[in-house]
Amino acid sequence: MFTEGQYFAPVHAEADGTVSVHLGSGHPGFADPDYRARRDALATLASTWRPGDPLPEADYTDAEHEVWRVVSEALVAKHRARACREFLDGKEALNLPIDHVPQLSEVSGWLAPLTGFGYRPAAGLVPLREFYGALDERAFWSTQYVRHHSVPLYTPEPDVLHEVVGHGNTLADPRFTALYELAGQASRRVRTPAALEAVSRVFWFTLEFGVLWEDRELKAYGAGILSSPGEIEAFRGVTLKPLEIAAMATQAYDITDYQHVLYAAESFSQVEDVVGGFWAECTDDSIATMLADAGASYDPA
Ligand code: TIH
Ligand code: FE2
Repeated sequence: MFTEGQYFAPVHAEADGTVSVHLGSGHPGFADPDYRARRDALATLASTWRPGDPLPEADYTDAEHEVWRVVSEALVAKHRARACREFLDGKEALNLPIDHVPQLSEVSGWLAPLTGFGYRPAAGLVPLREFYGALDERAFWSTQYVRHHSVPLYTPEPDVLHEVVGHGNTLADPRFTALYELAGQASRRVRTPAALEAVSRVFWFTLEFGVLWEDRELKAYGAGILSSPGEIEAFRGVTLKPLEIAAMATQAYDITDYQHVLYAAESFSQVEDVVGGFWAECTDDSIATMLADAGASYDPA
């Protein structure tokens, strides 16, 4: 397992306009100079983009296309067995390539007529306000790099497979995108860091790691489960709790490992009612009250 500091890669802009990505010693690409050069090049590419520009095209290598193919192929049968119906609807509509990494510009072009969503290129971790705020404009900040070839089944670091296979297939379905947009609206309505954190944690346990019951079978609808051929085999064995906003908003989680606690909805409609309803109406005050009632300390800083 990796600690967050070891794994998550901060980016630094150099004076000459290039961007370098810091990989810690626990990162699977740490001792791989080709991978490190690749990460720097893709971070630099993303950092040059400005709103209104065409999306930058990454010149993916055969090795990167191969990682995409290995993961995408592994997920075909796993999605059929473990993904919820709405995800499979989106997947059918989007019809992503299996054998090569598509460009963010292409995927955005395919999403446009389906839901109006499109991607923006991220050089590194995007601040919460920017990430969620963009959802309100039907824009999704996305990394472009591919996970290291030594960890195809699970990476704690979001990569283009996660953003496009995990999120993209959901961004192709209007029932999902209505939820993304509500999360975006909620993020713009709340002002305090504690309230934004609550909005974000609910997002984590739903659109990232949500599971739901469908015909008495537990299915995944969260993009983080659905982009990991490893975790998609493991989620049915974890501790399940009922879908409850205050519980999700105060639940701690480890971003570097499989999730040990998940919140199971009774149906996709329940996600729309409970989670969509929360994001549609939450305010700094309502969240402060909810956290106080839940016994969580509230720091309005
Ligand atoms: N663990 C996911 C995967 O292997 O595809 C990626 C991430 C999901 C959420 C955060 S990182
Ligand atoms: Fe994600």
